[in-house]
Amino acid sequence: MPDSNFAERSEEQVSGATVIAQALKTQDVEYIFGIVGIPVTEIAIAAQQLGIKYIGMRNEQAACYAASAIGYLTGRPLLVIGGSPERNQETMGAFQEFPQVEACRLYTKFSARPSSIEAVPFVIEKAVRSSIYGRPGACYVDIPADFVNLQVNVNSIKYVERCMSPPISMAETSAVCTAASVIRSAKQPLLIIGKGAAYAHAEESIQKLVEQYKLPFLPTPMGKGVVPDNHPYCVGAARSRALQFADVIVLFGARLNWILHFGLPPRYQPDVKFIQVDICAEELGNNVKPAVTLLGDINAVTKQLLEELDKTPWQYPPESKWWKTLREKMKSNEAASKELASKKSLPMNYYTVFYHVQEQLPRDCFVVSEGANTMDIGRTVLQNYLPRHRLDAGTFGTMGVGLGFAIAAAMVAKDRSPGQRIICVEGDSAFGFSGMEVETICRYNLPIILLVVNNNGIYQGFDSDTWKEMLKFQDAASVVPPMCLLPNSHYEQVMTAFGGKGYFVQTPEELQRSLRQSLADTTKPSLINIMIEPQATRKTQDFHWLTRSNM
Ligand SMILES: Cc1ncc(C[n+]2csc(CCOP(=O)(O)OP(=O)(O)O)c2C)c(N)n1
Ligand SMILES: [Mg+2]
Repeated sequence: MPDSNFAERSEEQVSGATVIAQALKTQDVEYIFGIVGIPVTEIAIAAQQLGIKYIGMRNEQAACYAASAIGYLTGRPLLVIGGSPERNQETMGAFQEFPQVEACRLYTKFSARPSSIEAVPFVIEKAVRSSIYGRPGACYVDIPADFVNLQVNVNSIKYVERCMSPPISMAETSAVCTAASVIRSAKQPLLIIGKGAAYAHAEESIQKLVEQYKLPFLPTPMGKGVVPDNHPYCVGAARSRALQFADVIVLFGARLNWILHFGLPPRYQPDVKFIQVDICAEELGNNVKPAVTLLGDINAVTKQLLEELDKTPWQYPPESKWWKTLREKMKSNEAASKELASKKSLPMNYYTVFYHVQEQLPRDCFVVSEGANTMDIGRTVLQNYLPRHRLDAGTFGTMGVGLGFAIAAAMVAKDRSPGQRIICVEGDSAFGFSGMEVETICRYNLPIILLVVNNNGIYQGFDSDTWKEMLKFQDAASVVPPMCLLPNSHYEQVMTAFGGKGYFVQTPEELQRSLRQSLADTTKPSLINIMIEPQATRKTQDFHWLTRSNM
């Protein structure tokens, strides 16, 4: 019957999975990280068919960490897509039934279940837009199982155009004038460059501000590299001193949370004037009353500030007492770190390890890091020269993020600047959280070099003799201190198990050699397991610094 054939052809059907994938593609989603299972497998396959890259991970947590790093690196969203039971089984105790939309609402900017397959493109566009407008954050879209295998008429689906990039907002002119005059009147100024500045791509304007007016600056952990760490105006090595005695502090996308000691004494002067530059209105005035608030896109607002300051010739005097104090403190702190780094005793300490790593670190590499001492000390020694090239456990101090972050950075590097390497510096405990992602790294053959800084524990551990002695007395669960991990674990074998290169190193020479080989070998990922003194710690601090990540 020719007529009915014709009718079939004109009513082209498309699967629900393809509709979902096409809606994502239309919103410029480039990468999906996940683990498949019923009912989401088909979505991943459909996405690949449309040219979206799908990276199968070993744990959903790590997949989310990877996707969040993609959001940070590319400015496009972190969207979580979850499968849920078929709608006609809802409330009946269906397989894995759980109030997912409600559960996610507390932790996302937008959480919804589309009411029909036709509504999917609208909900996905809204989720993407909510995710990247204002302060960025995660969004959740719930997909009932029965959507995936539906067959619908192609003509019944209307895709929503790619949402526009976030609009650029600028600060009030009068506030910009006030800010400029507060900066000019500062006796001991300090700029703090936060993750928000990196996300806003404000590197050029902020570097101009630093250089034109000769202002000292301090990066927050993920603000590192917006202006290079080796810039002569970087006072990272005199962090505590700079915070404690500054009289005017300009915050560029940096929150006054625990990382910045809430902006309160004794870490700051009680009358310090804060100028807050932030994209998020709700952030302004947290913990202290700022002198000036500049609400808007950090890059745009910095340009406004530059324009205002440019009106009258001015620069902060390079011969000021403030610069002298900061330079002296930097010198003595750098000398103390150098001394620790040059210690020849074995096992090595953290400083020796990072000193040797820094020597070989490619200028354009990504540095990913997590751990307690490993991350805190590594951050002070390992330099970043480019913006958005450091990813670490940051504000939350969540252990387990490192491998996901490294995988995301590797995907971006492979696609946008081939040849770039990812150096992922992990504490031995931190490594354990997502350690099986080494298989993922090997499966996709990603340009990652993992360094496991191994002290046999969380913050500190025991050497193998102490370990053996200890176990003579009672069973392990009764005597082993909660911070201890098995001594001398061969984490490098996790890498060799999947075909990558593994190194077990105990001396500076072995470390240098294995790192050189890993950097030279562009065909395979590597893991260097670096044994250090189990009781090694940080050098003495004037104040308890970022060691909150110890919690
Ligand atoms: C998800 C999560 N669980 C637990 C912690 C508590 N914690 C903080 S640091 C850390 C590990 C530190 O040990 P390691 O990674 O070996 O670094 P080290 O200090 O020994 O160099 C842990 C478990 C955390 N921050 N996040
Ligand atoms: Mg450790």
